[in-house]
Amino acid sequence: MALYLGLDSSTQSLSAVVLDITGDRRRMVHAESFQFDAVLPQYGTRHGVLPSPDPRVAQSSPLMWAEALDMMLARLARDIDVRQITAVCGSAQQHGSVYLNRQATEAIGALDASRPLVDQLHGIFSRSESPIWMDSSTSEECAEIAAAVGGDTELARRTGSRAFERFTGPQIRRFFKRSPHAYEATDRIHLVSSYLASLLAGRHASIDTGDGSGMNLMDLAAGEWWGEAVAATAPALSSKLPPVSVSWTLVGALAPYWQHRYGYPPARVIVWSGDNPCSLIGTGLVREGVIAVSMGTSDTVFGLMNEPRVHESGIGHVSGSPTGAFMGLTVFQNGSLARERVRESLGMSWADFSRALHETVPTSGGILLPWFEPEITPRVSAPGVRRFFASDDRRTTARALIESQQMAMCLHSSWMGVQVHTIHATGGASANREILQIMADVFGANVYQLEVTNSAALGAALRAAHADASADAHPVSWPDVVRGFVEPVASSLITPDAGRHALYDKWKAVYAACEAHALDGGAEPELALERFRRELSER
Ligand code: ADP
Ligand code: XUL
Repeated sequence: MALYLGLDSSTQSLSAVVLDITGDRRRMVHAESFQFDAVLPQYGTRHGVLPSPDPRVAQSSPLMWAEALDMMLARLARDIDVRQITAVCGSAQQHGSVYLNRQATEAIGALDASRPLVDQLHGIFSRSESPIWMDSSTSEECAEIAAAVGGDTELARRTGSRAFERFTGPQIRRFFKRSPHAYEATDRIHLVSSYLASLLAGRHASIDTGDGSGMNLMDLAAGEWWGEAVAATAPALSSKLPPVSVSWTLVGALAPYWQHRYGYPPARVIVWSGDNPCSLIGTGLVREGVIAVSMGTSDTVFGLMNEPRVHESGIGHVSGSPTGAFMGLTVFQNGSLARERVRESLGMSWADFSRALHETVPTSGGILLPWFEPEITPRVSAPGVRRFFASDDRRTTARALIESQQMAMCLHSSWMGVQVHTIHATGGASANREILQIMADVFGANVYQLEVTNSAALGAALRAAHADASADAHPVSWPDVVRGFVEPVASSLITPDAGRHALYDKWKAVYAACEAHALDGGAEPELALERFRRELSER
């Protein structure tokens, strides 16, 4: 029997998926997940993030991620026959960085199986907290890096993205500027993905081209560090970065710690990647055409691209895909957390929230810009919720939120140039069919639910199987790798309503006017509303 383990260290939780791929047998044999806040309350995170007086700062604890990894591998050893695990791969929240000192290499290479992992890691960090993707404190560093390499358009052309606050390069630069001594004491800078892979293998892992594209440091086409961006970010950085490698690289074998403490075999450890590249595989998007909308902590819209079509406006990101091709990605920070804030403010359960969506009619709630936190798309650094054209019926607030989020996703992902006819919906909120109906109506596309809600962990497990076969010189094609695990549930199909789609097509102009007005004081959105009403009455 060949078992493949996929892990996903997301913002709020750690998940595991175990696949049995033996001959013709292809089945998921185990899945489990736990929330950091609930099982590791001693770290004091809320939704996986450490409290901060500055709303732009978002950090988490690399020790907490390690302790969670240890807990998960202990649980798996209790629940399944881990001796059958052939290869392990992982996914992690993107952009977050981990700063290790000169003791780290030795410490992670000599982990003692008689002591808990976390007790052996206290002394290995040159910075105890890790900045994560929700951090938006580096606008100044973004401008400096972009200026040094010839501007944002050039940075996007070479790395796939203009400078973004949460990207690792600007974060590293801020650390270097604010804590030069701690920066100097840093021997290695890992991403969350490569840090966790290093703990599994007991040696430094490389960064794959998928997660490496989220740093503003990698030459996208070449799949290696771009010297100019590295030099523009911080001194001596090239000696602190792990190498970049293709996504099917073997890091090594599971370290003796895991073998002796929990009974794991020396299974192959595959280079980890970011959660979005892993989700691309876990949602079955191994060909260009279909897109996925993932509604987890953040909302993301992504799809495979055969060519790296970087948009000059720099609105989205192009990164490496685990298949060796490329992927387009647009990220909205105010996803599930905004939905939860609105739901809580209405005093509703998810069932009530869904009923409110069902019982209200399109456009009746006006527009709600849910910028509870700084927003990535469109760029909003000073958060603030904005409501336009609200009605007296409180239930329409739920509708205004969901419609506005879907219109933002539709408008701001059109740069990918993909004619969207089918959407694979994933992430926690994809369980909600009322939300998916609005998605179908806004995009004018068929929407399918996937059986697995954790597509990132599934994608990681599938990547483990792919890399294992490649290492044995029996490469398997990507459609064959994902076969049987990623097909959408046929009975879940939600089709767009033609009338509502036509309505939303016009309503999108009202949304866009509200957004422009909120962002830079563009024309009063009332004019757009009047035009919308006039067009409706002329129909
Ligand atoms: P992540 O992987 O980013 O931690 P998940 O993909 O697990 O997040 O999604 C978790 C989110 O799913 C929760 O924060 C919650 O808001 C949302 N969620 C769960 N059930 C529903 C539902 N029925 N309707 C809408 N959202 C839901
Ligand atoms: C991607 C991004 C988020 C995180 C969330 O650019 O910032 O989707 O990866 O885990």
